[in-house]
Amino acid sequence: MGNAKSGAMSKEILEDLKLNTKFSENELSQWYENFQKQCPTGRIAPEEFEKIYDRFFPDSDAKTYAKHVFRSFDTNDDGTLDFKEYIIALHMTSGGKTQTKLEWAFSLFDVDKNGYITKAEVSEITNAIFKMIPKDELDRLPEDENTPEKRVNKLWSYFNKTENERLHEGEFIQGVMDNDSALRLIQYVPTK
Ligand SMILES: [Ca+2]
Ligand SMILES: [Ca+2]
Repeated sequence: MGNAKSGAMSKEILEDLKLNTKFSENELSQWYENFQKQCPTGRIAPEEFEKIYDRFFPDSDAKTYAKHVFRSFDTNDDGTLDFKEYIIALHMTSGGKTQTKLEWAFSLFDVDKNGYITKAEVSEITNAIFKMIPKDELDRLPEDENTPEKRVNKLWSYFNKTENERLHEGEFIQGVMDNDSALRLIQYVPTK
C-alpha cells in the first residue's frame, strides 16, 4: 500500500499475465525484477524499445518495425510501455499461429487503428519488415517475393481482395489461418 512504485508486481497484473501468456509465475517474477532494474521508471520509451530491437538485428535496420510494434502494444496510448504491455509484447512476438497472436498481427498492420487493413497498410509494414532482413538473406529470397511490392501483391492475393478493398479482422485472421504462406509473409523470422 502507499508506495506503488517499487516492490512486487500487483496480484492483479500477475494473474492477468499468467492467464494471457505462456509464462509461469516464477518467470514473470524474474522478468519483473529485471524490468525494474533496467527501467526504474516502470516505463519503456519508444527509443529504448528500438534499442532492444537493434540488439536483436545488428546487421539490419529494425527501427521502423520496432516503432510499429511499439504502437501495437501501447494499448492505453500513453506513449510508453508499462510492464504488462511489455510482457504481452514478448509473448505475442515469439511466433506461432494462435487466435490471439493473429489478433495482435492484425493490430500491427492496422496502422491507423480504424479496424480495417488496406493494401497501403500492408505495404507500410512489409517495407518495415524488409528493412529488417539482412542483405545476404534478401539475396536468397524466392523470385516472387524478393521486393516489398512483390510480397505485398502476393500476400494481398491470398485474401481475395481487389486493390481498393479492405480487410476486417476476421478476414485477416481466417486468411492467415488457412494459409501457411500468408503467415510466413506477415512476419520475419531470422534464419540464424
Ligand atoms: Ca502504454
Ligand atoms: Ca487501418
